Amino acid sequence: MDFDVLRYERDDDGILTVTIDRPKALNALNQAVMNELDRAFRTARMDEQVRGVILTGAGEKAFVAGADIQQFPDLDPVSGHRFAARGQAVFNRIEQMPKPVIAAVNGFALGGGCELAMACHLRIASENASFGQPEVNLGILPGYGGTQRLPRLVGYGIATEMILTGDRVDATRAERIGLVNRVVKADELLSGARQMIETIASKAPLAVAMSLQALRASDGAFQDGQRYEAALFGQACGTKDFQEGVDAFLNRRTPDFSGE
Ligand code: DAK
Repeated sequence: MDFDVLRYERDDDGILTVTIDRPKALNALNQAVMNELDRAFRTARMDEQVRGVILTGAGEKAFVAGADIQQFPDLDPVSGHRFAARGQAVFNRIEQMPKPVIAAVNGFALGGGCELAMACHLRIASENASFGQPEVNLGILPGYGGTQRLPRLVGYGIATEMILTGDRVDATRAERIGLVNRVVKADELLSGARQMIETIASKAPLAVAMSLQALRASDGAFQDGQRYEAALFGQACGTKDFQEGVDAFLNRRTPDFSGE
């Protein structure tokens, strides 16, 4: 397949590995990655040979270190809202796959990276993985479904702590709080993910697809919550604190927030 920032590799057993391939930027999600993820998962959904998908990041340091902050200075309330809604749609497409999708988290899963891992059906992490929603450091809030998926996975209390402090959670704690299903050594990550897919792919495919569908339907408030998240994300993009947070990150200094 023809991708620039992803690797799309389907093996003879029908296991597709999608690798986000921008290791120098810690696989940050820019528009090209979002577009190619969308295309990859549309293709995988239609491809009857694909029995399950492993989603991972290139390199040893990061799964995905978030949305690409280089793109942030251009965001205003209108484009921020639009981008949040578009990103949510791409992640929803992943979640709505009728075959199992496993995030193999090989390092940092921050911001949009943590949100991407949560949009997958299952998560397996290497021992060096760490998770976090650091948006508050940049004057914004999670905009790709994080405010909705995180509390559903780890409970309201821990989700609130993670989103308000921006603190990272290491792999051991991530497993304890239910953010990941399993932690393995780095060199066993892909084989572990593969094993999980093999187990699921040996079951009745329609039963698996319907189970995924029913699990998603367990929460009718999810769509409303996501719409609200996108609206607030747009508002946050209009604040001085957002400009300050992004400028501080890009210039490697501590932000000085004014609350405006
Ligand atoms: N975007 C762009 N570049 C990034 C990046 C990111 N998120 N994270 C890292 N990089 C780049 C660094 O700038 C650096 O590039 P060079 O200077 O080498 O050119 C390279 O990757 C290596 O990073 P570091 O030198 O910083 O590596 P360290 O080991 O020192 O630190 C780190 C690793 C992951 C702790 C650190 O890089 C870091 O704090 N990164 C930022 C994490 C973060 O805040 N992520 C963004 C969270 S906010 C949206 C909806 C949702 C979202 C956004 C928009 N719309 C609706 C528009 C979601 C937002 C987020 O994800």
